[in-house]
Amino acid sequence: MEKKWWHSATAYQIYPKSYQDSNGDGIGDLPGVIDRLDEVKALGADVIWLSPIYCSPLADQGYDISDYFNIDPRFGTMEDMDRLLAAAKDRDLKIVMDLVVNHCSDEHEWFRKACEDPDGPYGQFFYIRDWHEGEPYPCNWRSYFGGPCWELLPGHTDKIYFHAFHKKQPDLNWENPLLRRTVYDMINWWLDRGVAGFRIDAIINIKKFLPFRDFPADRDDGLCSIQRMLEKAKGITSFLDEMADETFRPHDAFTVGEVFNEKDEELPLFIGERGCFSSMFDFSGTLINKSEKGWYDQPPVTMEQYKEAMFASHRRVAGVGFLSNIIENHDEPRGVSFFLPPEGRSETGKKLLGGLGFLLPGIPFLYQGQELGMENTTHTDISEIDDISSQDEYRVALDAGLSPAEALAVVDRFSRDNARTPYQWDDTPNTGFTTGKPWLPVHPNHTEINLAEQKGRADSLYNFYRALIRLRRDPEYADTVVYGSFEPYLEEREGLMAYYRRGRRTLLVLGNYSGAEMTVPLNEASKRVLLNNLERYSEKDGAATLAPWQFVVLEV
Ligand code: TEU
Ligand code: CA
Repeated sequence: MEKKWWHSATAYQIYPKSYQDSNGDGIGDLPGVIDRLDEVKALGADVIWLSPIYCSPLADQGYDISDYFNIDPRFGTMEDMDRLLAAAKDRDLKIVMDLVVNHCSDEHEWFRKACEDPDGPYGQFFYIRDWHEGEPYPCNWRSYFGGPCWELLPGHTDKIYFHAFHKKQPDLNWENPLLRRTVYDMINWWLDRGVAGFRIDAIINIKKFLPFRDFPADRDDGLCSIQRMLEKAKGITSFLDEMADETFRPHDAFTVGEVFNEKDEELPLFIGERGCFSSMFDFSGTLINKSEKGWYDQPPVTMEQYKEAMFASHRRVAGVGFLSNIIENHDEPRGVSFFLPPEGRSETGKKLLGGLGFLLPGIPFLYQGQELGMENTTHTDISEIDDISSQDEYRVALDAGLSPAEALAVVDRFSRDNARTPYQWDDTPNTGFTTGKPWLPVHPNHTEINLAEQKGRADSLYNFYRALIRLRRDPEYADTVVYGSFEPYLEEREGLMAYYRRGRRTLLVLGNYSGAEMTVPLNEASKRVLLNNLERYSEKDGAATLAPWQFVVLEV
């Protein structure tokens, strides 16, 4: 496979609304990001994925775009964006924007014009259908944020439009060549401005299974999961390939698809040598135990399941292409709260989880605060939660018979707001995030978990992540960490996740999450210990003894 600069990159996701506020309005912004660029650099990342900062009513926190060519005033101005691109360039950092083109906002000019004249050219930008009160909708698919995918077209009583997500996010009609051309021109406009590429939002949804039709209902609401249509929809890669040819390939842009439920045979089409993306996220960890009934039906995840999921996905893509590896993002609970059992949520356990994920083949994506071990937050009332997905899942849990307290506990475990609390810079009351009132309350544990404290402590989680990134960049080991083969070791051994990375050097990665001391036979004596989350490491007579939650990287 041809080598590309992004193969060896480490990416850092910034959720601008919660990263750094520069003007005291309680909302993070682009000048705030610029002020903190040196922090990203100090961590060692090379790529920043910026969650959306385009004009938006923020119904879904910017994933509902009303103008693709401007910056929302709450986040700054186009001058700020250009300053950010320049400041990043000065530091050898690349900026990757969020590309949200499955849908736009209902406040976008295209949608307004479609409402004014549904039979005109902008009507064709969306999925608009005739409908009369009392009739069934064209299909019974449930939108991701609850309720049917259909909504009355504003200003009309006999027309409806399709939305896979919130009703404020009307889906764009990719079957229309003019819409596609318009999207490609917008992408090129940004690439020409200096962005290095895109993380591509919800892209799997652009191909609809048409004509719209019902599938068997799977809940009492009479609706069915939209997954049913995704399983049936064929031919998405012809759209993606065209988009890549018209935009990404001529610019040699770095792209990461947010792809769910891909079919095995599609993998090479997505991320193979001639694939339409540079990479795609591996969601096999965050999807563990997901239930189609809703969050309330999802049992806690075990590390054993995490191991199985990681091994399966990396076997599946071996020789095909690069996955992008995450333990969390802005849509997920905090990785340390999700994957680690309560007794493993110490800094030692967090290092183990971080290290095991980081050294897998693929491109590591860290989410802001992951390097500090930021944790899920708690709420006393559903009204404290902003996230629309959590509001829906709360209702789903109540409908299933849970008490309000139980439903709130479910939301606490899975809410997307867990990842959206302000970045914990220091131990001051607003944790250095804002001088005003933060748009989401800061996590009370910021007095213990914060960057200022961890920067000053050599054995902190933050410094451990820095060491992981250093190893990935180290000329002696980079080739092995980036391009080396992946080979699970002692896979059946419960409580242990172990794998080899073999390239110019051979690394053995070991993590003991059994909760007890463990002896691990080795095929060969280690030459050196490259990383260790504890001070000691003992090896004798061809076996390593690992303390509870110990993580080591051995060169063998
Ligand atoms: O997410 C797409 C998606 O299908 C899910 O992650 C979904 O949002 C989640 O399961 C609901 O709990 C992307 C963005 O990452 C997300 O923030 C947006 O809300 C969504 O698209 C719509 O743009
Ligand atoms: Ca602000």
